[in-house]
Amino acid sequence: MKFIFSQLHPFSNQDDFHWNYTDFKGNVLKSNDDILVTNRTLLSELSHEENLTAEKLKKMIDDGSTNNYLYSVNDLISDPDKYVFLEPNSNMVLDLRISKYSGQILPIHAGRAKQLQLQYFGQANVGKTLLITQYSCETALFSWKKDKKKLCFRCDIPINLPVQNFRNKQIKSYLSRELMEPTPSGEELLPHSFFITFFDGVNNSEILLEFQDIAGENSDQQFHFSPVYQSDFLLFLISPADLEDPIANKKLEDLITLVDQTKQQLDCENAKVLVVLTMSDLFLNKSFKSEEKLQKLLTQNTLTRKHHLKLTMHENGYNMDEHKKRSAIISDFLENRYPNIHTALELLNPQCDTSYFLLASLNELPNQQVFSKSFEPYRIDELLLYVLSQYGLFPTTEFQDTTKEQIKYNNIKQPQSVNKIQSFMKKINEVFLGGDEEL
Ligand SMILES: Nc1nc2c(ncn2[C@@H]2O[C@H](COP(=O)(O)OP(=O)(O)OP(=O)(O)O)[C@@H](O)[C@H]2O)c(=O)[nH]1
Ligand SMILES: [Mg+2]
Repeated sequence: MKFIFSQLHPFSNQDDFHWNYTDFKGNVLKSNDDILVTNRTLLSELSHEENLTAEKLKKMIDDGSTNNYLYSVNDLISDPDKYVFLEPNSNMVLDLRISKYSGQILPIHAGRAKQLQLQYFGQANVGKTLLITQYSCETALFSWKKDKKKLCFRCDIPINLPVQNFRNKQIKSYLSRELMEPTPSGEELLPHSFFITFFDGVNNSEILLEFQDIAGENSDQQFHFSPVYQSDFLLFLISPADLEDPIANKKLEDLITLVDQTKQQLDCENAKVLVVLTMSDLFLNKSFKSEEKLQKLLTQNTLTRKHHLKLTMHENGYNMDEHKKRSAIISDFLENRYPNIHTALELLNPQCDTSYFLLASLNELPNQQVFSKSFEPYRIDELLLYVLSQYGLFPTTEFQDTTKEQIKYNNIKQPQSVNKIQSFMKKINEVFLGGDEEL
C-alpha cells in the first residue's frame, strides 16, 4: 500500500503528546517514547488465532517476542501532528498505538485531546457494568443539536480490531437484551472511550471521555496506584440493597471510609466524587413509601423511548436549578434515613459540595436472563450531561421556570411483576420483602 505524507520527516523523540494519556493500568503516557505502533494485520498475525489481551501483549513486549509486529516510533517516519506512521523499508502503514507499559491499544485521540476519566465505583451488583455498557450503546442519546449549538458523541476505540474483550462481550449482551454476568475479578477491564466535540455557536471544544469499570468485589483493594484515584470523577454507585441490608450498609460505610482515607493519604485532588443511587425502581417499593419527596422524584423521567431513547427534560441544556433541587432531596433522604452513609459521603469532597443523582438503567426487575425490549431507563442522561456541562461541553439552563419543564416529564410505570430465581433477585427479595413474598 502506498502512503502519502504531506511533510515527511524522521520522528523526533521530543515530540510529546499534546495531552498526557493515562492508560487503563494508571500509567501516564506523555510522548511517543511511551508507545509502540502496529496495524490490524500485524496484530492478527501476532495473535495466532488466540484471544490477544493487553496482558498477553505486555508479556510479549517484555519478552521481546513482538519485534516484527510492534515498532518503536524512533525507527519510523511520521507526519507531524498525525498519529500514523510509516515503516520506511516496507512502506507499511502503522496506525494502531499501544501502551508500552500495559499493552492497551490506545483510542484514536489519546494524546491529542484532553482526557477526562470517569471511574465507576461501588460494591458488587450495584449496576456499574450495565450503566457503562448502556452509555456505549445509546450514544445517539448524547448527540444533540439546538439552534447553532451541537454536541457530537462518538466511539474513539479503533474499529475492527482483531481482538475480543469483555467490553465487546458486554455490548453484545446489552444489544440482545441479555443480562450480564457479574464482572469477574481477574477480568481485563478496558475503558469505553469517546471523542466528544461541542460547538457552542462560536467555538469548538473537544475531549476524550473515558468510562472505566471495576469489579465490585475488588473495590476495597484499590490503593495508591489505582486509576480509581487518578480519575477526574469517581462515580460512587449505591443500590437500594446496599442501603437497606444492614450488613451491606456497614460494608458500604467501610468502603466509603476507605476511599476517604486513601484520598487523604494521597492528598488526592482528583477524583471528585459524585454519588449515584441506582435501580430507582426499587425505591418505589413499599419500604420507601413514607419518603414522600423521594417518591415524587421517581414519577418524573427525563427520557422517553419511541424507537430510540430521547431527551425530554434537558433538551435545551442541563437544567441546573432542577439538578440542585433533586440533589438536595436525595441528600436529605440519605441524611435522615442512613446518617452513617450520608456523613461518610459528605466527607469525600473537601468542600462538602457533593452532587447526588438517582437513576435506573433498566427501571424494572429483570427476569433470569433477559430484560424487556421496550424498557425505559430512568434519568441516565443526567449524570453524563452534568459532567459535560461542568467542562463547558453542554450548555446549562439556570433560573428557568421549572413548572413548564415538568410538563415534559415522562411518567414512570410502577415496577413490573417479578419472575423467579437469580441470586440477585433473591437478595432483593430478602432486603425489601422480608424474603417471604412470592417473586
Ligand atoms: N431492578 C433493576 N435492576 C437493575 C437495574 N440496573 C441493573 N440492574 C441489575 O443489577 C444487576 C447487577 O448489574 P451489573 O451492572 O452487573 O452490576 P455491577 O455493579 O457491574 O456488579 P459487579 O460486576 O459484580 O461489580 C444485574 O442483574 C442487572 O440486571 C435497574 O435499573 N433496576
Ligand atoms: Mg460489573
